[in-house]
Amino acid sequence: MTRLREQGLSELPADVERPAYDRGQVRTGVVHLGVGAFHRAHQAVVFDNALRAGDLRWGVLGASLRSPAVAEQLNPQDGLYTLVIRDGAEERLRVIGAGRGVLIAPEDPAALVAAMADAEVHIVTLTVTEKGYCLDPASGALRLDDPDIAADLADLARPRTAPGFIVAALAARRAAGLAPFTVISCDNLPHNGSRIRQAVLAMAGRRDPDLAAWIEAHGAFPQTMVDRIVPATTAQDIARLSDRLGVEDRGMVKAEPFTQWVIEDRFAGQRPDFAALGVQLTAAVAPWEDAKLRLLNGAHSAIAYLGALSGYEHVHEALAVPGFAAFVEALWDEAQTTLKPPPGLDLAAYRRDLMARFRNPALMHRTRQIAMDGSQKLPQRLLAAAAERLARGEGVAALALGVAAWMRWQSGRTEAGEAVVVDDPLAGRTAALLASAGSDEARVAALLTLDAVFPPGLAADPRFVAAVTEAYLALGRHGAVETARRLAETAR
Ligand code: CS2
Repeated sequence: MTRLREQGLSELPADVERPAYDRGQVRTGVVHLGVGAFHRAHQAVVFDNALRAGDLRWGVLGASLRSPAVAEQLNPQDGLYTLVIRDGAEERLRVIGAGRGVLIAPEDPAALVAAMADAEVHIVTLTVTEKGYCLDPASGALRLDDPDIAADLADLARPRTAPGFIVAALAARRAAGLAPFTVISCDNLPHNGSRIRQAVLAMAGRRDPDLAAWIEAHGAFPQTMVDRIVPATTAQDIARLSDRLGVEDRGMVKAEPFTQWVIEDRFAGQRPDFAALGVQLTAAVAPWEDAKLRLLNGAHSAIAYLGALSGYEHVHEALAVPGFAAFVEALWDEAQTTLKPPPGLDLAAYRRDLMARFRNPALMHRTRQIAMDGSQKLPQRLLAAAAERLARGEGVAALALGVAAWMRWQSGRTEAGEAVVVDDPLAGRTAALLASAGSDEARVAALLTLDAVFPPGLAADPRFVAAVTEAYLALGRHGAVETARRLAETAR
């Protein structure tokens, strides 16, 4: 089957939305690092909306920092792909035209640096996942022991990491007398802008203190909150869409209707009229981040481990189990007391909407996908709220069950005994720690020594240790469904 291409756009079925602007006139104003499904269903749509509104500065050149897979999906399609919005039985198709192709960074790192240093580029967005920041998750310091960071510190002619590319490109812009671009982190990390700024300044400072001072004075790294549920595309999704379109689209992404982007109003130079495009600009992103990370992502991670352990493949299936749904409410009751709701956010309505979003049966969001990289996710999703509640003398039973479920998942087995791959940068360490322990209590204690995940004060708090140990034992005795049900019943 032929691939989706610019020249075939007019032959697509009439109900498929497509770019009406002249793609030949679009310029590249944005470089995006890490062109995964989330970027394609979130930021790229906003830039596509800018193009539709007639501001042709905002085409997006993508870059993959690792694999050539995305370039192979998008480059033979002139950068085009379909956004499939699924809501229950309803489906809406829209071809996104903002993409200007994808560079594979490891194949030609200098080409990516040069592209980022182009005078027309004003924004660098990134979705490189939590681990892509090369920061210690608990302390937030740049991981100098990371081999790629060490390589970038030694030589920036061929950068490997996101901070490395940004530093190299900013150095080139400074040398050319250009202003810095605005760096917009779109990963689910608290204070994501400060984190990438910290990584960039740490690296720049070690190489050239004048460059670091220039970045500090003129650069901008706004904080952001990003939200849209975008499950990984499956071969079946592609086959189904190809049938609909009459051409094959290997770059498609599927997503829920909901989308939200909150950006701190701090830019180094030109940007689209974000406010007109539905993006919320604010001085204070933190309350939005905390609400989203602790309610949406916290529940997502907890239900991912509980669901995956007990054999539920998808989020909506797990949440059809009354005990799991009740547990999520109990988890939210705990997390909610740590939040300062942002102006205009009604937490009760937010929770209701979240539950409905999780239950969207058309998304087929796999629990195992969300279970990935738990060591990088736990601190902001569950542990921060637990620490704050304990500091105020409040209980943490539900948060602790989420943590204990993560611990059980590290064993690499489901409750039915099926072997599973623990996809996590710390999987080797957690496996070794579990193997070194002779009892369930000792296994919990061993995992709590991971100071990249558990802040020492929390790991040493007897109330936290007791709650996690109790939940871990209960999971072994009763299984995830029954443990969650009992917890929710006691919490009520
Ligand atoms: C999910 C997120 O995979 C995960 O860890 O929790 O990708 C989640 O779907 C998004 O943050 C929703 O905005």
